[in-house]
Amino acid sequence: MDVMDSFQGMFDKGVAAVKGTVSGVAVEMLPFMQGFVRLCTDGWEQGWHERNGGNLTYRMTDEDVRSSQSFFYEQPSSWMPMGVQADNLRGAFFAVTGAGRFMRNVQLDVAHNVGIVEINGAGDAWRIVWGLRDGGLPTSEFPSHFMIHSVRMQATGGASRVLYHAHPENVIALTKVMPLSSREFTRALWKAMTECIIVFPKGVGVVEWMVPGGADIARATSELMKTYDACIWASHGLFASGPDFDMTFGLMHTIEKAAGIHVKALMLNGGSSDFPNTITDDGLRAIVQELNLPVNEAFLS
Ligand code: 2HA
Ligand code: ZN
Repeated sequence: MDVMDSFQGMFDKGVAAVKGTVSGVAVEMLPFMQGFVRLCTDGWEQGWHERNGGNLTYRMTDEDVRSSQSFFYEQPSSWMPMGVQADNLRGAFFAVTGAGRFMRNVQLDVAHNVGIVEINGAGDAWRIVWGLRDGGLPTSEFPSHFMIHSVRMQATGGASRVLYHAHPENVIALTKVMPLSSREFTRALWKAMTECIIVFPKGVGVVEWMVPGGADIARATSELMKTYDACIWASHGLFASGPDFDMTFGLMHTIEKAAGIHVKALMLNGGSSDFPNTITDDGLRAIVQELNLPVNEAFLS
């Protein structure tokens, strides 16, 4: 064996070793799953996820699928019909939290609490290809997530990937006392804190109380989310969408913080929303003009 042959042999062994390490990387270590898990932990720490409350889904990129598919089950689950259908999600892959699984536990055992599901070619059924170990199923709100992904994908030219549902207490409390109107809620939140109109210039939608988990609430929410990137569910919680985990968590966080400020201001003001000081509509318009925001004009007076 000459020197070049032995060098080639060492090189091949090196390549094999590197490949070995790469294929030894688990789904849990991939960047998209680390972002997913971090959001679950952050939401738990905010107090938005009592027991199994809330859920998260992420529409994977082709690169995410490529990097994780060597870990997919040789035998995926059977196809499960969803009762809803979307053409633009045929063949998509989603990372999803599990039905009945706790956000608090996601960081401790990702493969038990989170899964990857594949959508069939007709765009109306899923099957589990990774995770949700020990008989898990995708979140009970998967029909809503699925429909909202479809409309947000359309509304954002494919940029929207993350959908996050949580039970933040100030948002829920306000739905007890305020008119269940997208305009009323949006105006109260915009005026609670200066950044709000910058973070959600289209406003937030409000869905009246409905039975969770089904196709009806999925349709009502997805209809509103053609316009809004977040939607309040009366006496239940909040849905937020975004292009990545930071933007989506940030939207949830901003809306709940503004709701908390509005609650405190109402209490300090004896329950009246006629505050001595607040941001005027002219003030809101000035921000819109200064930053050239795509504002929902119908919500300004
Ligand atoms: O995942 O939050 O709306 C539990 C829920 C249902
Ligand atoms: Zn919920």
